[in-house]
Amino acid sequence: MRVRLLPALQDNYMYLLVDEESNEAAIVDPVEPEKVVEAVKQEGVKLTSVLTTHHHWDHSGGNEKLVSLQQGLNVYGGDDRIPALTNKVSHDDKFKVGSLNIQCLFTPCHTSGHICFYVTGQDGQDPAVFTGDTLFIAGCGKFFEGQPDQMYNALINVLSNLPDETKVYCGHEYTVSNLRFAEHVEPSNFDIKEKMSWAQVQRSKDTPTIPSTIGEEKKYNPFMRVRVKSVQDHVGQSEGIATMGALRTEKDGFKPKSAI
Ligand code: GBP
Ligand code: ZN
Repeated sequence: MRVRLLPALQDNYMYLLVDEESNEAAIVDPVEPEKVVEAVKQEGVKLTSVLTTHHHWDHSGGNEKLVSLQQGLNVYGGDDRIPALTNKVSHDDKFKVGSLNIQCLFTPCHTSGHICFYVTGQDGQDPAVFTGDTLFIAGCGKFFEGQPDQMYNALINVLSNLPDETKVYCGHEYTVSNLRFAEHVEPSNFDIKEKMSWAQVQRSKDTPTIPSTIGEEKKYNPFMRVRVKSVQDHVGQSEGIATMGALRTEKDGFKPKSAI
């Protein structure tokens, strides 16, 4: 399995996922179709599938153009509002791209039809998850169409149970601003400081901070840590779902102190 990151718009990522055995490929959230077609040519692969995490235009807004540029694509997603959708999927649906196994994880909350795509090679090798705007590095998506119990289910019951070595490929480059909030929530958490130093160096070189892993996220992402006492104490709650709701409300209004 090979994953090529394709930056798009201001801070979005598209991902070209290649099965090295068959040379078949899928594209995740192709908002800039011309860049996708160019990358497909460069890589010399056969694009067969579009994986759409959710209907927001900065993820699904390139679908119509891409299917017009390249006929015969399967367009997967979990929401009728996704343009050019051909295969509506729901939780635990499975399909293949070449020899790669794709499993659909229904994770509503950011939007009511959000899907994360869990991908493995033969015998479960090289696990990766494409999380759209549900899980970001050190953060999560805003709750536009859902409630705290749904994000709790997505992050704690679904994504946290993937193998720790699963690589996380998310929809936006928000790592540094997410880590600022994480530091505010858990000032004594050394994993947050360490990730921040690394992320700032990456960004200063204009290098992506993606991917991380599920195991790493459990160490520094406050939204993955709503069962941990230090995170609960910060918001004055003693239970995971209430902590999820309180953290999201706090982050929605969070303005980090200026560095000056
Ligand atoms: C930042 O730069 O760090 N806080 C962001 C600001 C996802 S994009 C931008 C923002 O609000 N981003 C959204 C989000 O969920 N952020 C998580 C967070 O701030 O903690 N979007 O483009 C957003 O989903 C969109 C598109 C939204 C169509 C609504 C519609 Br309708
Ligand atoms: Zn979104």
